[in-house]
Amino acid sequence: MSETDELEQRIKTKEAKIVVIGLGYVGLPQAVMFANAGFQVMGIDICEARVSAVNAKCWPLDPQEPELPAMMQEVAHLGKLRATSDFGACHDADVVIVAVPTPVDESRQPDFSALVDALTNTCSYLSSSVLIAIESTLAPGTMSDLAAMFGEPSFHLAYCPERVTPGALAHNLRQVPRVIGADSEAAILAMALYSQVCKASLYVTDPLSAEICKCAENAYRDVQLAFANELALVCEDLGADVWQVRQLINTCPWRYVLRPGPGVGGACIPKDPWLLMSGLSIEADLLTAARATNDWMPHHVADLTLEALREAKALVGGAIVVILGVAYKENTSDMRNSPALAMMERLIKAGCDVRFYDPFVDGYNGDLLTALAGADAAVICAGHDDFYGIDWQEVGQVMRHKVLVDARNVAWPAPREFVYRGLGHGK
Ligand code: SAJ
Repeated sequence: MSETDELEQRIKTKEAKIVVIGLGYVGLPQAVMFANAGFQVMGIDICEARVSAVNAKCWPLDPQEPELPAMMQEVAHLGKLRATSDFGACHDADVVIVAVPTPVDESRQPDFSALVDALTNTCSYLSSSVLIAIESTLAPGTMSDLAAMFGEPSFHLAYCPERVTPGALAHNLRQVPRVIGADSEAAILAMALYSQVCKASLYVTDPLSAEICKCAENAYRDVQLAFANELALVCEDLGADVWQVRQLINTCPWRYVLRPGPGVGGACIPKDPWLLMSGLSIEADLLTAARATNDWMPHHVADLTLEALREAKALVGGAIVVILGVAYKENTSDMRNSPALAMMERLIKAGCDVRFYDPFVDGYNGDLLTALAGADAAVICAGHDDFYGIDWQEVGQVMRHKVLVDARNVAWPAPREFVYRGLGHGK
């Protein structure tokens, strides 16, 4: 039996030892799911606090996440999952899954330093035939570069991009089809591995197609979001209600317009179009324009706020503006690339005193009425469930000026006595 056949056998019988590099939103759920499937899993992270949390069986990500906190406690209790910051733990690995951040830098170029460091540290310990499965989102052509840098004969490199969304991580890993970008033997090994957790279809292709697929599926969503946002701007300009127009469009069975919003946050959508474009020799005008539209939205909502403050005869300089929802989207504590941050900057530049309130984010939660006492404007930036039940008449009594800017159509129809601006609601 060849080394590769033996490795495939060990994967199928779950005797293979799995090491997961990077215990974040992608790596930790994957580590827990493989441990839960019966594998011995060692997680490696450079953040000691993350390592300690996992070994203390304390779920370090969003506490709202279903299934995984309890599952992690169980597999850690059974000794199937441990964590360390020592890459030496890779010495007896059969499978290495790499799930470290692959951001873009200020000039929107890929910054793969964490990925190269992880692979450099890992490969120095690896011995026999090993499958290295990369889950981090890659710019097209990266796997070819990595093969040249790390593709020892006994290493089998596969690209298996993650398709997880916070709030449904376990379900995604079990039920969402996955793409595997790998050549022959690595593809067979990756299929054997991921079929132990993923019960949906696994689609094998070449690494380049898989890299383009992952970046493009998020770039596609970015364009869809830009369309919804530009439609909101069009409706404001024409004096229409985008939420009604959107609803009417979506009565067409083969159309679905996403919801307009104050911008596009999160770790994936704002970044992946730039990864897709990073190696191009042509201009991808549509993708660039979509990014510009989505990045404009927080500024547009800030301008709506300034306009409403003036209408309410509130002094903009020193106006207290409370942004409701600093998380990047509804019902999560995740603030990564939140549109609220760009909105805050624009309002501060205009002289406002900007504060945050978010029931999901430590440091910004507490009592809503206290948070809004004396405020001149409230701006709804995330569509948290809690915000749909706000009693605006009660809130209005504690505010200094009754200005409400609604970027998520949460408080429509406009509460009485308020100067209201709703994204996509033309005057
Ligand atoms: N947003 C809107 N209107 C919408 C939907 C989203 O303004 O109708 C905003 C959100 O508020 C947020 C941003 O867009 O600021 C991104 O939200 P998202 O729903 O796309 O969620 P993400 O960032 O968690 O994206 C992930 C992606 N998953 C992966 O990269 C594996 C994306 O591919 C998924 O489509 C998305 O989850 C999802 O569908 O939940």
